[in-house]
Amino acid sequence: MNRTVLTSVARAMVSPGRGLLAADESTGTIKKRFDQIGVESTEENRRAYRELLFTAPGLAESISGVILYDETLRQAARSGERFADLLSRQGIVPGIKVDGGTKSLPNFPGELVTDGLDGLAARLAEYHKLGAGFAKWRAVIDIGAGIPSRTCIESNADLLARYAALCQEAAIVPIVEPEVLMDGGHTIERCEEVTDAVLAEVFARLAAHRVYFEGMVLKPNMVVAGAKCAERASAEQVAEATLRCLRRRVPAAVPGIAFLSGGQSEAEATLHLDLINRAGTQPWALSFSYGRALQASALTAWRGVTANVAAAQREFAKRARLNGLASLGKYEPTLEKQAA
Ligand code: 5MM
Repeated sequence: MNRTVLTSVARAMVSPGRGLLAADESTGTIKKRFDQIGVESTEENRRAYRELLFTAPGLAESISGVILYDETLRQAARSGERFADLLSRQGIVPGIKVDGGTKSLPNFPGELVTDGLDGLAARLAEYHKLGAGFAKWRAVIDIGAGIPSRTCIESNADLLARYAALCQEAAIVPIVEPEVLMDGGHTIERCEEVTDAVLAEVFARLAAHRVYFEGMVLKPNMVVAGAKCAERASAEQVAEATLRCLRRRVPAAVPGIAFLSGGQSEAEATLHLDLINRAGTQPWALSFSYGRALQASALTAWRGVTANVAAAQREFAKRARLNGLASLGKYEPTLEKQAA
């Protein structure tokens, strides 16, 4: 394991004022996104959309790394330059989603476990050659009546740890993403309880598998009330509960925490990140690794029309810039009104 490389890539991924773009939508997920804007999900449309994102002017000021899907890592810009090279040239680390998606956990109705360890070592070696500096594996934990079970939490945590150990052996920084879903009617207190239990188990398994904490990045959910919960939590409560959870469970050796947005609106995800960063100095950098909350406005502005590319890039660059400010605790909601 090359600890020097792992440490330096992990630190670059959470360098001050920057964060990650999650552009690793699998074929099924990108189709859903394209369906919403009436664009057919062909390989060329997916390539063109990713080129729009990766060539947005000024991107490197607020984006430190991009999570790619297998297909995208093998694609190139119209100029012929491979996306991985195009990103690296801008000082942006290319990364790769390596999990194989979720499957039902047998004997535990309604619960999921993430697939993808089979052949992972060989895939990581290839991804490294293709230019990936980091990888991502997402575990999904749902909250509902009687769930999550201990078995679900333990199985997913162990898989995350085994994935992380394999990544580090391949000189690839693992993003460890245990996502507690915000679907459902649970309260913020219940989300905190579950997130706490999940993070405790994840870090216990990471330690048991001797994962090098300095060479990883955690990608957790924020602690929020379920989308269908009538009792809404304030942004301040979200920031407080999220930090309380992280401070109890995440070792100080981890260089950075890059949140997922999980279905929050763009402005909500930015505001929450900002308040989290205004709460004072923490042992780790607190940044973003958003998918939907970085791309929603850009997708709507684009709609698959070439003439809209520049406007979509402006929307995307604005969102990235506001999140970059939020990662420093310097965002103001009034900035939302400024033109893209
Ligand atoms: C961009 O979406 C990622 C891939 O999702 P699928 O495997 O379902 O296609 C996803 O893992 C993403 O990285 C995280 O969920 C964060 O994205 P959000 O939209 O929650 O910020």
